[in-house]
Amino acid sequence: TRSEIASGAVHVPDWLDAREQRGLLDACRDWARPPAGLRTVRTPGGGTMTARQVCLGRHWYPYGYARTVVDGDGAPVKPFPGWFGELGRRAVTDALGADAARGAAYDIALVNFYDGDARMGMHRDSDEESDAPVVSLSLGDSCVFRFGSTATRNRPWTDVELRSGDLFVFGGPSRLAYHGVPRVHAGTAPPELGLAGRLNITLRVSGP
Ligand code: MD5
Ligand code: FE
Repeated sequence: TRSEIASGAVHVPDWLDAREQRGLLDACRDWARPPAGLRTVRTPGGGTMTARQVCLGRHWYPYGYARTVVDGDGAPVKPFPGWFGELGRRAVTDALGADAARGAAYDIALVNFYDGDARMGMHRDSDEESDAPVVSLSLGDSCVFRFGSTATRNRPWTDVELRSGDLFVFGGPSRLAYHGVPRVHAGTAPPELGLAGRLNITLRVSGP
């Protein structure tokens, strides 16, 4: 049940089973703790992101990567665990094939927490120097994920529903496409997971 939304953009619903979702959620709750824990991201224009974030491996701030929480408590960023890199390569292999996973040495995770009112505007992820695919894992409430083009943040776009346990991989020509999260469906998380809200993990490769 793998569906290609655009060239290199592959959705694999239900990729994580209930036990794996539980384990990942527990790990995210750990990473959310200070120091270098969950924070509100402020943009240079004076805006505030509604999804709160914690980073592993490298700290993302608008718009670059650092080794410490330069826009927060200043603490060293939490390490990126080796098992997470293995999970990323397995995800790319399942979505795009073994060739796409070769050489993809994941070293960054961004974890975004969305409550029912949180959104993410249309943007491109262009702060990484590697063209390795981005791996996206969703937990908790479902959402509308909006996948656009590389040319414009406006239409045309394709709306895809992402649910708890889903995998999405963005590689090749889709790596720099505009995308966003216009809506979270509050209260739709699997009850046994015990998460109010949505959590999205992206795995990335920092350097060439
Ligand atoms: C989310 N996160 O659901 C999304 C999933 C972010 C972010 O957008 O920047 O943290 S990852 C979506 C993504 C990443 C790289 C490329 C593309 C989509 N794409 O080409 O559409 O919280
Ligand atoms: Fe993004």
